[in-house]
Amino acid sequence: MSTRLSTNVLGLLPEHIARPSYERASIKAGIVHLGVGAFHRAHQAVYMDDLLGQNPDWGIVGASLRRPDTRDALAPQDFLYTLAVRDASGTKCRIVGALLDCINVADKRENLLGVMAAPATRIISLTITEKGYCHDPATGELDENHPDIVHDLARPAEPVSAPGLVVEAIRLRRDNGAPPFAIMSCDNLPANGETARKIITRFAWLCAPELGEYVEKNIAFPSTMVDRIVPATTDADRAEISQIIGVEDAWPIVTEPFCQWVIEDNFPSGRPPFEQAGAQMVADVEPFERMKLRMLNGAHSALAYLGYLAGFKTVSDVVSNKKMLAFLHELMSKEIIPTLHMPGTDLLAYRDELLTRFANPSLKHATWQIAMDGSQKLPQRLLDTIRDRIGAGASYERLALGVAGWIVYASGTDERGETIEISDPLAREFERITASAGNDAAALVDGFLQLKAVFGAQLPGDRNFRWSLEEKVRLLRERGVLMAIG
Ligand code: CS2
Repeated sequence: MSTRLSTNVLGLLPEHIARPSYERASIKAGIVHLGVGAFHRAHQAVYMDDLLGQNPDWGIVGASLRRPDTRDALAPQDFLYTLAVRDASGTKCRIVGALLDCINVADKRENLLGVMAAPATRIISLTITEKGYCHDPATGELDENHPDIVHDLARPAEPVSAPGLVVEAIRLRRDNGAPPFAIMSCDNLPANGETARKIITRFAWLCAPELGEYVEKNIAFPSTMVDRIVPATTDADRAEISQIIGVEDAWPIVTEPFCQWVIEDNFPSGRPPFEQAGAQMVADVEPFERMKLRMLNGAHSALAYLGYLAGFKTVSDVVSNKKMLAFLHELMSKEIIPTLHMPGTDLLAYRDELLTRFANPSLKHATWQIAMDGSQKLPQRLLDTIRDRIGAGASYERLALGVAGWIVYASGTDERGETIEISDPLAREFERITASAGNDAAALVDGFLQLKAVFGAQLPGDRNFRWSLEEKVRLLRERGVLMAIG
């Protein structure tokens, strides 16, 4: 198939494929999004796509901080792409037009800073993943020794990190007399607005105290809870989608029907009417974030490590195993739900809905994908919950098994003795710890517990926790996951 998706061919697509109802040429950029990966394009961009017909000021300019592949694939398509929603009933495709441009920072930093500083830009949104915050995951503070931060502090006009880019854009706007923008984090972090605020304010202070003060006084950091499962797109997905839409799309997205966005209503410089596209505007996002991080992401991480070790390649494979399903059900019911306070929300129904979403067999969500960057994810997904359980004098056997699963996974060998390809900013540390511990489970646990950025200062001192991890690492290594879960 040679014809490529683009504005010119939109009229030729089969009628049942939805496409932008608005004139794209008249849309203006009101949002700059850093981290224009699959998740953003399946989530926030779709909400905006629904609004643009009535609100042409809220188009999105996306930026990639690491790789040019999204820009390279989307530029020949006029930044159009297909959203394919899959469930048991089949695949429904729609063309999304909210993304007006995509800038690769390394090639066009000046352009990006220019759009970020333009008065029409009123929101900078972020899906830069946990590690994009250049912070210490256990404390949420800026990691001032992070190589990108060191670089950006030395050369603030040529930033490579998200905090560096945002602060430089704030400086430009202030100097040009443009009104401040809001910074909206859409990453899976607890109190993500507050986390972004701490990091960006600190970075600005380190650049110049008066800039720090300006950020403190003028910039809003609304928190959000975002939810949609978006597996990495495969070549088979690309082929199937191009077949359905009748032209070639090099960069489509595959996702589930479920979609949720809860947003703190804190946009002093104006915002799109998000609620008209189905987002929920609230005064306090924290209870929603906590529920989602602990229930969905906590269960995801536990099932990714344990599932991968046991040889399950996808999330739906994991939950199709009765023992694994029962384990996850109990993990949520007995150890996670009791740490949540959500009056008015039926948490048991939420649990059941999650397990149904996990079981969607048409998604092929790789356990390996979720297992990535565990050092950045574990604190908010499993360890905070364990801390609460310890505080309440309650048991945390299953949560600890998830953490032990991570330790065994991070030590690099699965149950069949196959080497695991670890993708994590601390991968080198894991290798060092594993090499020096050898077969000694206690030494392995001890080595991992010394990772302060993951476990913080207090938790490693809890004897029961340490002992429980040792016991579970031994169990996992000697008897395997399916025996260890009960
Ligand atoms: C997943 C999330 O990859 C992961 O770590 O847990 O991306 C998850 O699919 C989303 O948060 C769902 O909203």
